[in-house]
Amino acid sequence: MKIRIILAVVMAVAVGVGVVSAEDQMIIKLKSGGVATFSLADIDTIKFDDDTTLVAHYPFNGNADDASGNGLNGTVHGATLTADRFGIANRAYHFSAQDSAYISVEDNDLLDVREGEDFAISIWMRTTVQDLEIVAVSKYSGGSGPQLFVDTSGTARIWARDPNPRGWHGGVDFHNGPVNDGEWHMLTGMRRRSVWTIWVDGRQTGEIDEQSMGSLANGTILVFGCSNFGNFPMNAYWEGELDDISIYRRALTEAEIQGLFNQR
Ligand SMILES: [Ca+2]
Ligand SMILES: [Ca+2]
Repeated sequence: MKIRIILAVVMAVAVGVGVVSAEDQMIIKLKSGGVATFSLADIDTIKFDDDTTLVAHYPFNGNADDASGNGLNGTVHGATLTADRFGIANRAYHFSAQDSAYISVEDNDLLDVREGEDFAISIWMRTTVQDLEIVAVSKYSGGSGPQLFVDTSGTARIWARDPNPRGWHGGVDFHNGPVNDGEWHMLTGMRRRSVWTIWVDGRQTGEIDEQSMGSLANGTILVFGCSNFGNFPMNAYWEGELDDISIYRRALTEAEIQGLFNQR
């Protein structure tokens, strides 16, 4: 549940007067009648987020928790914290194929893209893998679901499959150059009505307009760093780093993608 912070002005005033002691508190009165109390000394940042279409967000800053407010926290399987694209320690995850490393999130209705719905997935990634398909984000069950990955030529792609009779969608895979060059890149893949696009570092590099898409809903887990194809063992393990994974139940605008790209 997202808490609407209505008394943050109390916080601003408290901070504005200078010294924050361990006893200073922020008190939030909820519409439900409840009260939530926080020690100001424990608060790092306060963010007002009315974008309920951001269904899951993984900043990977010290853990794999979901920062969207929806509680879709990740479970880490062998991935290790490492420096992010700014060189700050413990703010991204390293995945080793040798360790079969991945992060999983339990299935949730919020992650199910229904018939006709748009969606977007944005990530930061780094890899030097050659000649192998490696998967960054997958909710593919073997029968349905989306997947964002880097193919054997080092090209970023997004596709999804819905159950018969329609089958495969997207697969946008052209003109985006290899992203397996050992540099950090931001990949954004999305569907807006029947148009699929993929973006590298905030620039659209692929587009395909195709048939309407059925429901991608399934009961499988969401995984980062591999594909599960609905079965264990996992495969197509990521080798390298992943960070700042955001999943939206709508398409993003170019300005929003630029905003993500320039976010620190
Ligand atoms: Ca991070
Ligand atoms: Ca589901």
